[in-house]
Amino acid sequence: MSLNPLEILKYPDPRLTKVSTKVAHFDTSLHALLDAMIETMYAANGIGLAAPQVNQPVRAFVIDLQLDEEGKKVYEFVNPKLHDGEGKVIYEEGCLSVPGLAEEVTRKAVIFVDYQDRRGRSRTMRAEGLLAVAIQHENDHLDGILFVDRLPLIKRRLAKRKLAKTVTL
Ligand code: QAP
Ligand code: CO
Repeated sequence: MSLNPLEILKYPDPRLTKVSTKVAHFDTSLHALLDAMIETMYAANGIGLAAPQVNQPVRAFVIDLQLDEEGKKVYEFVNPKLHDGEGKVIYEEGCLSVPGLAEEVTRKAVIFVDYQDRRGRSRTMRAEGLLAVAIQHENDHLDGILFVDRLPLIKRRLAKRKLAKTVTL
């Protein structure tokens, strides 16, 4: 199945700074949105995409770490709630909404996620490694937060200056 990829909002679009609302209806329009997000993520060679990045301000995101081309494993999270586990991890992050920038971000190494699947069924997951990083990155989008906002002040100012030069306002 192949759908037309959706347009991905790019920094500094103010719509990327809004807090998204909970998904209330687990209907065919939610399924169509999730399917289109997955296609859009693959078309853009991303490993994660949140609904507000495609101008749908609802609390849902998709992740496919693509560790193995054959065994494509796509995760869908609706109405996620994160709980901290233990540890810190530093990973060089990028974002489809902030193309061309990659910076090291410090995150929780282990997290627990309560969420719903596309049918509205409640689930819980323990995540570590790259998956834990990706979940925290995507969950931030639902609260209008970009990875640049997670950088220490000096690195953040440098990154924003770099972006201001490369981005057409
Ligand atoms: C979020 O990021 C993420 O600058 C997903 O030119 C990041 O898919 C999760 C991308 C780090 C876990 C760790 C970025 C593609 C994709 C770019 C992405 C680019 C092309 C970023
Ligand atoms: Co992102």
